[in-house]
Amino acid sequence: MYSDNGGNHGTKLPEWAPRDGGAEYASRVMSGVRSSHDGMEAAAPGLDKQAQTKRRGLSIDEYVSGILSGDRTILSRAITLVESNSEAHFETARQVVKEILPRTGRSVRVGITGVPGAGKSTFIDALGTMLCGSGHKVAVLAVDPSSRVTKGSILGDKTRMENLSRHKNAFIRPSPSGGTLGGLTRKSRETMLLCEAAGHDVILVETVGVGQSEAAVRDMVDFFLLMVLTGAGDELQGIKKGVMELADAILVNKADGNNLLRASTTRAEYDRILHYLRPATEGWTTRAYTCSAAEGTGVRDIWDVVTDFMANVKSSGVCGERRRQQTLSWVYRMVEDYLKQKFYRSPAVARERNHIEGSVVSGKLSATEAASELIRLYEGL
Ligand SMILES: Nc1nc2c(ncn2[C@@H]2O[C@H](COP(=O)(O)OP(=O)(O)O)[C@@H](O)[C@H]2O)c(=O)[nH]1
Ligand SMILES: [Mg+2]
Repeated sequence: MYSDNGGNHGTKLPEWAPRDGGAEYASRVMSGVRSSHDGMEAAAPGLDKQAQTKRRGLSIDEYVSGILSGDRTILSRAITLVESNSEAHFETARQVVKEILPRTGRSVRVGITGVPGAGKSTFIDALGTMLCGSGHKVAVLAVDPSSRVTKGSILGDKTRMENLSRHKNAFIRPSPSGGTLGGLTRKSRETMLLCEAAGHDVILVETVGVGQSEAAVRDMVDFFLLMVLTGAGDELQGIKKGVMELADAILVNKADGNNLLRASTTRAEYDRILHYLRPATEGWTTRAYTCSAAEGTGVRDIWDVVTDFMANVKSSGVCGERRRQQTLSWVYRMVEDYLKQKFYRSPAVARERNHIEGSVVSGKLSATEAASELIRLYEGL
């Protein structure tokens, strides 16, 4: 089916890679921090000997063969490796991802966004359980830039996905913590590839509608689903048009009980608005649907929409082209992240920044002059 050459894994980490873990590109090369994740070589002291042995570092071959054979423990450990901010893990992670790359790309990648409480996790639980039941292997990932602050969503997701988490065909991975959105999406992208190599043929990525996370997730999936709640007029306007334009389907959830009628009114209203928007995917008409994630109604219908969509975009070549573009934009995003950090960390820039900003704010320097001056400082001219 589709190959995903997954970005720039074949390139050695450049010597100049920044070392500050707070920033996105560097999130994997930060020095001086030992991972406290499970499964890593840097096991916490105090573990008994057996656990220590169990947690010894795996070789690249062990990682690769473990992942390819669908070993969940090894898959988890490989993801931990990819998520690690420790420089010591970077080279192994890079090698592992490079090795598994030819076995990736054979999945349906679905992103699900919506405000907290819309019912995304409940929906994923229902959809995932249905798919696992019919023989699919489902991986659920989360991209949640807010989870570091609230720490709530991980717990929430685990309890919401109770059925799915018990299924042998399911693999659920909460949002990696720490780092910026760029760091999170890089980790999630690589995690997605690892899951595909482990045989997961459906990848569901849950994200909350904060910041730019929707756009970032749109950029790693084939099908993007916007989950909304019932509500007329004002609430509807609250949904950013920009987000609706990213969606391949809008799903009005909680169409149950005495909310049924309102749900279908809301659905019609979304359909009306969609009519005036640019569709997210060439050759595909985005429509609104209703479902009840809690009761399971409409869940199969949405999967039929996804299946239809995939058939459509595969035969038209839109899917392959989108994936190629996604891979390329991933490459350049990493380059941009790097350049941005290099600029802000430049000692000359850091030294003069406050002064230059002051001059702009007080009107002594135009914005253009200030930008030129900062670039001149950065370039050491
Ligand atoms: N009535 C009803 N409640 C739902 C439905 N789906 C989710 N909920 C409830 O809405 C709340 C938020 O659900 P959750 O899946 O955690 O939302 P998320 O934040 O979007 O992941 C929970 O209390 C769910 O039980 C539904 O289809 N119908
Ligand atoms: Mg959730």
